[in-house]
Amino acid sequence: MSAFTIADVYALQIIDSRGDPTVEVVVVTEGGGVGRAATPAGASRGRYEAVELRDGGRSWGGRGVSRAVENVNKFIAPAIKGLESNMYRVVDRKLLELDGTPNKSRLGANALTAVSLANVKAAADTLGVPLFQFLGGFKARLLPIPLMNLINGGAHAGNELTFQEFMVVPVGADKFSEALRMAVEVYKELRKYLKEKYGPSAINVGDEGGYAPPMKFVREALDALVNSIRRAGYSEGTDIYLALDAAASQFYDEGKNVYRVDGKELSSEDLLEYYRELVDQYPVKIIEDPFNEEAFQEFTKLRSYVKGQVLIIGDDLTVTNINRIKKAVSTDSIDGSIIKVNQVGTISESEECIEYLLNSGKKAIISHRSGDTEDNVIAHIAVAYGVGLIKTGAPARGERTSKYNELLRIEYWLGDEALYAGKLKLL
Ligand code: 2PG
Ligand code: MG
Repeated sequence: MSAFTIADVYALQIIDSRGDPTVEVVVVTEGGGVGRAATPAGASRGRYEAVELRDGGRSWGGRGVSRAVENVNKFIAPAIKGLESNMYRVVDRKLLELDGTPNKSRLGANALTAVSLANVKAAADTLGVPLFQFLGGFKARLLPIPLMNLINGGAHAGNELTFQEFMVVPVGADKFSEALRMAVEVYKELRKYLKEKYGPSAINVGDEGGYAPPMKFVREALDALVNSIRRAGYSEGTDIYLALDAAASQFYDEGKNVYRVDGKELSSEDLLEYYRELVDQYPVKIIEDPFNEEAFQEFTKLRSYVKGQVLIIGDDLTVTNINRIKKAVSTDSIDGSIIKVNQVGTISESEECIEYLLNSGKKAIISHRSGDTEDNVIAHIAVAYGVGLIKTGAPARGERTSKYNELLRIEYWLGDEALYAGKLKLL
């Protein structure tokens, strides 16, 4: 037994930012370290994500997670008590063994995620260091460029915008805190612009805190961002880039093999052409999930079209699954992948994906979910692995600001040692 030995583990049901139940886990070590973590939830989930266990039935509209909570309390807790929390790969392997399925359908990826994250937090607390140092070592000091989602569409908003996320990417800053200020200034200008142009209801916000204006066309959203960047006194394409998460599986009609974009039906070829025009007209630096989650070939084609000028990123395509990421890399389909711990279930598996991507010269973007909690763990994960990129919504709604504020604390805490990925031209 050591100070790191897991002494206690328990789970309870809490709610996420959409009011849906989710799993929270607390891990306590013999040395008095405490880790608490909660699992987020997606609305535009990839088909190949690990399984999220929901109770079904009438209460909570079927969204309860009491089975996942019970799985932690009855099966997982007794099995991991006595293990060393700092040997987190061993703990995670035990979780995979207990579950025994390839997609975590027995115990639930929502149960596993909270346990795995609470465990590393407890280990860090036992050691008396912040989580980013426990996972990344004392060399970890790179603050990520935020991909800030200022306009919400798709499955995250009650409007007609086809694409899910319209983001600003403030690269032209010396520090993370300056980059955050720049993006917030654009967010404020955008609010004025939308109100003037679309009326007061246009400033209502969507699931990730970005505005959800009554727009019909993707170009309207891009024009709004470019205008707001200028009004805030910045230059688009140098100070601030744009990024898109098309989340194309959401507007793909599998039966007809067409994409419904801006009220029109487009073939894969048409959509490719559409992207080509968009990136010619706007300073778009990143496109996530431009085609549906099976379309490795179309991703590859788009990549060869844009020739590195735009980064093509997988999310529903790659689902933080090492096999799918390897396939996407070997078929030249991506420049990088989104990383969401709950798509796979454990921090060790996520770490394996991050390391593989970085070693292959690709990007790893650490991401929240559209249904999230005040848990700020992704801020630490982004700094720990030095990935230089994070996606965590608008500077609004507590579950989004909790991540930004933690990054501000980390930058403050690191002082002059902190580096900003934007300044290092990592994009
Ligand atoms: C995405 C995410 C987060 P969701 O598609 O990238 O922005 O959305 O959590 O709904 O899958
Ligand atoms: Mg996505």
